[in-house]
Amino acid sequence: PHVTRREDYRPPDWLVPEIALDFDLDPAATRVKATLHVIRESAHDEPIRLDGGGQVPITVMVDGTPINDWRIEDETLVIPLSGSAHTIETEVEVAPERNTQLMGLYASGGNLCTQCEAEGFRRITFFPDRPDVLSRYKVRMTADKARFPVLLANGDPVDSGTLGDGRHWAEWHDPFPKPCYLFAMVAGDLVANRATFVTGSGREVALGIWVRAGDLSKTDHALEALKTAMAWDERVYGREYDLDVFNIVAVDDFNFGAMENKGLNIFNSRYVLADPDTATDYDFDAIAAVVAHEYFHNWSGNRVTCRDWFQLSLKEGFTVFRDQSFSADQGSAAVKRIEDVRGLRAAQFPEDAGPLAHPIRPDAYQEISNFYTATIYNKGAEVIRMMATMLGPKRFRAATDLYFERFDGTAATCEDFVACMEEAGGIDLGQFRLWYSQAGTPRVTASIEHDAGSGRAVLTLSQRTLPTPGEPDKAPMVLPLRLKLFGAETAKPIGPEQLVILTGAEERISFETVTQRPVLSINRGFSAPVIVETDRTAADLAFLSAHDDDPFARYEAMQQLMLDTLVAGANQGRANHQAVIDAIVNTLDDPQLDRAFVAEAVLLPSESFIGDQMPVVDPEAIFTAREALRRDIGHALDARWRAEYDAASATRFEYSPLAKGLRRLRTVALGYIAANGGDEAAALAFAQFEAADNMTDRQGALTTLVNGASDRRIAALDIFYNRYSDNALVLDKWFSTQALSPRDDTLATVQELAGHRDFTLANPNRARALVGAFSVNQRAFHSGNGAGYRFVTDQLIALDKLNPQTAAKLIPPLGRWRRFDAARGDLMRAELERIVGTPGLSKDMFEQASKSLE
Ligand code: HT7
Ligand code: ZN
Repeated sequence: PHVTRREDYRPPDWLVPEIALDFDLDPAATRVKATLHVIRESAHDEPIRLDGGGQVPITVMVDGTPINDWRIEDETLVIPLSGSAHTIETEVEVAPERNTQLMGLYASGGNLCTQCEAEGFRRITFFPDRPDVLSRYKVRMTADKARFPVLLANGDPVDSGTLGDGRHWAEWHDPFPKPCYLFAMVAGDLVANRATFVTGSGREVALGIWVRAGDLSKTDHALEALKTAMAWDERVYGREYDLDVFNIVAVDDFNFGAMENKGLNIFNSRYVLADPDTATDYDFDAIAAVVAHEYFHNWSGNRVTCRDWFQLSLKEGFTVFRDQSFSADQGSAAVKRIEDVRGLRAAQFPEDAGPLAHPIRPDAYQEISNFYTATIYNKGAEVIRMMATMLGPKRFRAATDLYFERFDGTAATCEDFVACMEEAGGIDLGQFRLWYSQAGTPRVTASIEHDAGSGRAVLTLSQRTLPTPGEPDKAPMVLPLRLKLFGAETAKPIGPEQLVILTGAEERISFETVTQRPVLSINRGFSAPVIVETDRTAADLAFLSAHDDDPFARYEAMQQLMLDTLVAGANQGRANHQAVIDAIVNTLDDPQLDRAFVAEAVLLPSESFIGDQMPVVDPEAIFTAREALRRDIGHALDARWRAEYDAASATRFEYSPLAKGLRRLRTVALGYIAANGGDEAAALAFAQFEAADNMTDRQGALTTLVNGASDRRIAALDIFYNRYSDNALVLDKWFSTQALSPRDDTLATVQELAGHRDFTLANPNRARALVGAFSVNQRAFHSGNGAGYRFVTDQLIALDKLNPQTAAKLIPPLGRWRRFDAARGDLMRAELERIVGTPGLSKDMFEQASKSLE
């Protein structure tokens, strides 16, 4: 397989400052004429190489004259050129309706749309498909007016008209030079929810959220989020929007969440459409976060773009950090931080500990789509966050201002970003740069020794990072650790919080006049993305869970207490649950805590996170230990859960942080009531299911039923299906709720669902809802006979033929084979080998599966 390496980067031989595109649109056969103004960059005699996606040019012209001395090499159109500037014209034909990969120009729900990042533009026309070639685009689209009444592209609309034959046309110009991965156009039967945003400097921007007519009522939340994000970016980063128009289009078939094309964002409809009846609070929050994320890319990604795809985290890590900060400002910052860390631990930590580990700036790839990972995005965001923590808010803002100013209109590197942080921050980030080149999650050990006589406490901190593929030896990293000591007797802080920057393999820090036993609160706010190991006792953790004044640290202490209990239970078959139960009571009783935080704090760690703490993952033992603890918590605190449940029962739906927190706690309480068992609990869940006036409560109740033994789950599933059978996004929930159930019969259910009339691998959301959800179901996927692995592999091999990108993203659960017992490991490896041996396998799948076997 061909490997692209970071060290091989060379600036482009030819630039394309201007491009005009002319689309004659038809789902079966679209003609694309491209006119490129190209200029030779520096003295060389190389031909121009235009990437293609398997098409053959119908015509090739240079400076207005048809030529024949072009050739195709590995899908690349090679044209010899003699001068320093030329005009190249090509014409190709593509078939959007046959494009199942959903890259390039494709059809979704009868409309036509594009997806070009990372390398989809070459599937539309011949072009140097690399992010450091920036061009001004003029786009003309012609299409049947009845079928495609709306024609949108990047930039601003400049002209439109009607033709005699039932067709019409529109022209859009984008004044900002951009890489081709930001190109977009849409032709469809769509309506818009419109608004105006006035920027800080007084410019009016016309906003539009474009959807099918029937979905218009579900677009207010996205539109509000967009306006809030635009104002936030002006206030917090000083970034104004720069075009007269900003459009978002929702499509049902999409490989990812959304795409930040300049002035024309294209979204997976799940991140646009919401109303209380069909979307959960989680969906509402995710929509606001993704709308903000894509909008923020207008500066961090579009105005300043990436030199090459190895720099992907330059735009993605920074933009995730920006969207996380935005969301934190909209509600409870503590709960947002907990959710983000939980997500990092669920997706990125396992990636960093497995066969696909890579640094946030990788050195090599076979298929770039495989590198849109939790490491690039979420660990990338943590790396930015650490710099922000070390610089403090003022200097961080000065550094981002410098970055945007210095690199506006260019294709930059991660190094450029770090250099701005150094320059404006006045700090040396030499060693810190290791975060860009070294993979793996550092492990920090912290222990404290206290001498009551002298009042001296000595904290010993050490770090090590385990080897990752290709990187056997790891150097110590720069770890900014926010920490504080609490007095075990007074439950009060001993001194202020400190930011300790650990740089060596081991360091000692002394504290004087410590007159009572200190309890260590460390990595507060999760200031560094590390695993912390301490010798704190269960009593210390319970103490911190009750008294720490950093909400994240408080949550963390509770999680650690639960984890220790669950790992003991999984290893020994039994564990003492009392400390956890007492800590939960303390948390429930604390009037200072908001209910959203309480809901997070009393929730048990996931099965997979428990497994991550064990040398060999035993899914059955973990499930049994977790269920036992859940049952005991439910039983011991039954009256409490019922009281919380009743107190949290709202009369009417409201989308506010307070109401969301209450709904969240109510669902958690229902889970514990059900864990205590009994048909009466199922009746309560069923009553909630039927009475709910919003999807959060309805799906919460459905999940409780579907995870349980009561036959009421069958009735609930039928009611849910019939009520929402024409709503694809809600049907996805119907599939995934069943695929995630820990019941014994889940595999059989999922196999049956794969044959359901509403199941299709052609729609990525649906494929992920069934196959993706099942593959993270620890109990069912890892059932000892390997049937879960076989089912997923069969589906992935079939999916690869339609949509390799989506298929390849679902490989990682199989790649975790080293973490399991030999029998399971062999079964998982056998399935990976079956994938690698499949004739006609995509390079996406080959890279993921073969690396997973190494
Ligand atoms: N920048 C966008 C990435 C993206 C993408 C990547 C591969 C294949 C399809 C894709 N669609 C969107 C999304 C983002 O991070 O904002
Ligand atoms: Zn992004």
